[in-house]
Amino acid sequence: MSARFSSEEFENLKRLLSVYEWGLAALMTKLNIINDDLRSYQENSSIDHIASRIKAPESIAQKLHSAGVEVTAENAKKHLRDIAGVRVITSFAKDISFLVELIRTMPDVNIIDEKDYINTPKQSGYRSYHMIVEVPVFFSGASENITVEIQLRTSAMNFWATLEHKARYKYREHIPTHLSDELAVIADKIADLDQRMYLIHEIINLINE
Ligand code: 0O2
Repeated sequence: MSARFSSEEFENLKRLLSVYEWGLAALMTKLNIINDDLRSYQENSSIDHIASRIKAPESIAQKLHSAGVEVTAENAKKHLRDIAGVRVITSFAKDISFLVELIRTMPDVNIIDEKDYINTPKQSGYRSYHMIVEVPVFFSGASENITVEIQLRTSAMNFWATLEHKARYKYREHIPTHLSDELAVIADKIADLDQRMYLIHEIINLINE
């Protein structure tokens, strides 16, 4: 089985990715409105920044191939839930639960799945809150639902995940034990740091009041 899209399937994928881009843009508008609104009345917004991406065709093909399914646009839509991805970066872990609640109540955003890797971190030390949501996309003469993976994490968790992801890529998923052990220790320290920074933030807020 090929690990690449045939030229015909690549054309189908291009069309599919346009639909994902439209759906992602609609979701980003909702999240940016929340961010702007929070900034207008919070001294320090719950959201530090928001980023989004559409998965590259090569990564989509690779993921389908690894899953043992044929590399077609139809299978991409059927088997992958992270073709469209959003990352919401906050200052503090407490902001994440607040934002998750807001996302749960968004109209036209259907929650498919949630994974709490903050209360239950992965063995690697990875911490983030994941939501898989479905958003409808209306375009000329048709409508389609697409899924988007929303990852919510603090700046410190993001710093760790970015470095660990780089290590995974560099070592082709087989990070040497001494490095993975060290990363796991640092992940715990980061969680502790996040909490201590939050306490200082709360004390400053109390003084301001
Ligand atoms: P990339 O290159 O970031 O896109 P699924 O991804 O849904 O097929 P699974 O295992 O259910 O499979 O998803 P999971 O565990 O919720 O992870 C999805 C994404 O979370 C990953 O996407 C990563 O972005 C991130 N992630 C999960 N675990 C780790 C980890 O240990 N370290 C880091 N740095 N990131 C992690 P991809 O497709 O694996 O990678």
